[in-house]
Amino acid sequence: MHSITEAPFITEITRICTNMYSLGWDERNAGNISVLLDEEEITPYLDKDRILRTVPTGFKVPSLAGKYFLCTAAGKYFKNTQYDAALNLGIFRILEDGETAGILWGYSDGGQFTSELPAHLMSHVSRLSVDQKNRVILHCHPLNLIAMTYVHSLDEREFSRTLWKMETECVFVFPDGVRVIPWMVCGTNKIGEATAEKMKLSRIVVWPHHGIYGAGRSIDDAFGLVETVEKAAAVYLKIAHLPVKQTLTDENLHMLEKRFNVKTPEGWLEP
Ligand code: 2HA
Ligand code: ZN
Repeated sequence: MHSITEAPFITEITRICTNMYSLGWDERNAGNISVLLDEEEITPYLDKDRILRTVPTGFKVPSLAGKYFLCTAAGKYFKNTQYDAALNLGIFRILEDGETAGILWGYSDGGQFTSELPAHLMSHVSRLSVDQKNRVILHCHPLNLIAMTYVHSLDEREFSRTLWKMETECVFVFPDGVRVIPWMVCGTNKIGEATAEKMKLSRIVVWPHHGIYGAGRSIDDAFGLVETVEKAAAVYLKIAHLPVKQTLTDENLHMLEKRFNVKTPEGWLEP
């Protein structure tokens, strides 16, 4: 059996936690990441039948029974993951009942997965329903995006149109636009359900005055999405108070759609 700390998925999530902390997106215990793992990925490192303990998730997701997840721990700091992966991360399988996590590794102080597990697992179900290759759900608190939710309309069409016009590649990176839920108390099944509903339509969901959810086929994929949205939000905040002399037009965005063979939601590129 190889040491799990050498597993590529542990190295990768650890690096991204450090990176996201350095970007200022994950102060204190902010942020959480979950990665759907294949059984073949974990068996070189773990005995899949050796469940260390079980923890109720507090909600039922029958379609995820038998699936393995790598997930950041509740209350832990992203900046510390690099120093103690087994404390700050964990791996579990959703057991046959669809509502209990069988912990196989990590959460070494007796802790458990993120308090945002409902939003994560329900979002995995949503994304898998539209993309079988989706593996990652990632949440964080990017500065500019949060700031933007105070001064820009939260209408998701308007929010997406503004972001697309802040940098030429945006419409290619996230042609589905961003979806926005109303402000809600975090860590609840309710916000999980609202997020997951939006995840059927887009890989990015904005939580006003809180942060963002990104989904992807890999950690890089989900991270790159959030990175692009955050950059666009930063440009917006740099110019929002200035007289704009020119901008990307709807016609320009249509040209990009054609060039990159992507499709924005119907009617979102009309004035
Ligand atoms: O886990 O970011 O939304 C800390 C959070 C909660
Ligand atoms: Zn958060």
